[in-house]
Amino acid sequence: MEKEKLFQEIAENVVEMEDEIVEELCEKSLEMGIDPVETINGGLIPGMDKVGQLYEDGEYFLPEVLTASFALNTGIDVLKPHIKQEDDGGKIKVVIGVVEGDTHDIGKNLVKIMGESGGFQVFDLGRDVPLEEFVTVAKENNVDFICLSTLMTTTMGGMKTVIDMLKEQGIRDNFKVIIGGGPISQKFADEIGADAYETDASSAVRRMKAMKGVG
Ligand code: B12
Repeated sequence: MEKEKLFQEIAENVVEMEDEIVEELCEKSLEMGIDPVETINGGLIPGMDKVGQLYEDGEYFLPEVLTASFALNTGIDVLKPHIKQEDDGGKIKVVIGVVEGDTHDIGKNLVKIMGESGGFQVFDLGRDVPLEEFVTVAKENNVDFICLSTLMTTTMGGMKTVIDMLKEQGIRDNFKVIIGGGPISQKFADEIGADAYETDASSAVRRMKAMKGVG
């Protein structure tokens, strides 16, 4: 089977919520020697994008979205151990989480996976994270980056609150703040004074390395 055809089938089976088929197809991608990151970006994520469209069109409801995200995560579980592990992360330390009020964590988990495979030390706070926890954990571990994720417009403001907390404590310059997620834009990043915005997990990791002058 060709790579593009395989990616298309993976995407379709995420949409169809067929977790066992997604699992088999992801195993097949590994047998074919395809880079697992390519399979995530070319098959699994486009499948979830389509699910998002169907939800917006009123054809899918939350149970379908949830089951589809389970299928996507099944695929990630198969691929994750095979992602090439680099050790040139230059001991970059990051704290990452989804801001308070938001439980969407698929994208955040991808940034975490890509960061770890890039050799970073990642402190994952999970989802719906109380905002002060980002600051506390960043200080405790003297991290380089605070990575904030959100998929909802209603919780975007939490990102600004984290930056304001850093300013109030006089430690804004100790950390770089990098933000991402569906509703986030460069414009919003500029408005709240974040150091960087990226659209996807691979770019986020490249950007952090570039900002630290590594790799
Ligand atoms: C899957 C999904 C769910 C799943 C979440 C499962 C999970 N564990 O994450 C479930 C079914 C649970 C769910 C629930 C809800 N959802 Co929902 N959901 C989605 C959906 C369809 C896909 C999101 C997704 O995972 N995409 C795939 C991942 C890979 O993409 P991503 O997260 O954007 O991440 C990429 C980049 O953004 C970037 N990135 C992400 N984080 C970061 C961080 C940094 C630092 C950087 C640099 C980059 C980065 O890298 C990733 C890729 O490489 C979206 C629709 C959409 N179009 O996005 C709606 C969507 C986000 N949901 C929405 C809503 C409203 C809800 C609910 C409130 C619904 C309800 N009435 O209960 C609840 C949320 C409750 C809560 N308080 O959190 C709305 C938000 C609308 C808005 N304007 O705010 C959306 C946009 C759907 C819609 N059009 O209405 N949802």
